[in-house]
Amino acid sequence: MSMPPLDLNQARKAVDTIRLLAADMVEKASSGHPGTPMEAAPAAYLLYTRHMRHNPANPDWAGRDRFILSCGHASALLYSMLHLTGYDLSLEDLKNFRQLGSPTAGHPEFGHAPGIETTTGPLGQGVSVGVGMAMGLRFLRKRVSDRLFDSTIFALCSDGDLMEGVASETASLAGHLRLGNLVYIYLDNRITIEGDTSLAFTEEVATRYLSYGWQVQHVEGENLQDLDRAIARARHSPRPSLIIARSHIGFGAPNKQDTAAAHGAPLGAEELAAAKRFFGRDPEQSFVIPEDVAAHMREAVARGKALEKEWQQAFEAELKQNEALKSWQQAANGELPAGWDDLPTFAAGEKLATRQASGKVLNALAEKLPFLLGGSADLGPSNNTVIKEEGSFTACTVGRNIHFGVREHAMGSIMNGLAHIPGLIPFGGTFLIFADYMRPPMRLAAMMQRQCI
Ligand SMILES: Cc1ncc(C[n+]2csc(CCOP(=O)(O)OP(=O)(O)O)c2C)c(N)n1
Repeated sequence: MSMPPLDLNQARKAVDTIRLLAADMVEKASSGHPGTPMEAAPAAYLLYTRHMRHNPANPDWAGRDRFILSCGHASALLYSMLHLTGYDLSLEDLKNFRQLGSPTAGHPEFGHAPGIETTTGPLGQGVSVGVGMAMGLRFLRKRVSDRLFDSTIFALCSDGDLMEGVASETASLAGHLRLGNLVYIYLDNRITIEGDTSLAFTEEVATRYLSYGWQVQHVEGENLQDLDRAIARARHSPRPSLIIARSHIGFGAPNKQDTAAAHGAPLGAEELAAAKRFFGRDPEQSFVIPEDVAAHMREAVARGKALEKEWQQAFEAELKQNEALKSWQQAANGELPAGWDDLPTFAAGEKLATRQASGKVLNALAEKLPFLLGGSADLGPSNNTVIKEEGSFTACTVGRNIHFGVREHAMGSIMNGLAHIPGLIPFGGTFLIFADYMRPPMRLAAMMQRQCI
């Protein structure tokens, strides 16, 4: 995709509109998180208008890039972006932020509004689910079509995301597998709910991610040009990328910027008015979208339509000669091949450990279902989760046996990510007692009705 040069005046005006729209939503709801959307608007703007391949008219297009708001509490940002770029989310929906029955829930809920790729809110989950999506797309790219599944997974994440253990588990595996289709922007604002991150988080995040095998870049979060270039560079990295954006929670709110007070409560009428003045806007008006900003942001609609059309043409052309693509299409439509349920049977009273029976069934299923993939948290031989006639999923190969390492929590989140990729059916096994370590993603899988075994 060729990109026009960044028009800084146009970009600034759009970014400030996004910030104030989100702050207005929180103010009207009398609850929510204004500071992080105000801070993250530059990154979201660049992703949605310049870097991401997406089609607002068809949020489920299989060839799209994915955007995950891992710090789900910043949901007002996501809803503002979806509205402005032409997804089916109205200004009225934004005004009903956090109201019962509204698609604009306090935290993004998968299936409640178009363009929400996964449910986030429990910190650490979004960035971890993204690793599963990246693995799933790598699998489809190598096994089905290099051209059709070369999507990138983008995420915005916060200090809390990177403090959570599951994020470390999955980042370690992502680096090991060299998942170059991951681009994460870390909002390094050094503020959490209790105050400064120096209270509990003083490690060198950059060094940690470098040691995992990630590409790491540093930028100033308000420097649109640098951020734009960093994203472009990250997209082309053969390794997963972390862009550390030194940014400022509540940017533009004169008394609350860079303080925990901007995190989880409305700015308050006076402070919000002062922020509007800071951005040269009328403090008396709310939910203002200047016409030129609206038109500029809506260009995403025509662009998305053209991108999907091009992809669809490539898809149709390939379908004629690519058997794997035909069977993926069937799987993505939720159809199972004939005879898939010709499974081993076990007589009542037969002496057989349940894990042995499970292994036999799994292998019988794997013969019929080419998009069934998974593994165990280092207990494959004990849990009988190994698909016998298959290789391993490694940095260089895409066998269907995934080695999660001794990382149960990561396994659960990665399975959710795999299950978000059309056609794939992920499985994971461990002993019941260790499954306690993966309860949060199991709960999320149930809430999102994802097909995980
Ligand atoms: C697993 C989990 N634990 C606790 C919370 C509650 N919580 C919401 S935001 C937050 C931390 C806020 O700090 P940060 O992640 O840096 O976000 P920012 O203040 O920059 O928006 C916490 C503890 C949560 N959402 N998820």
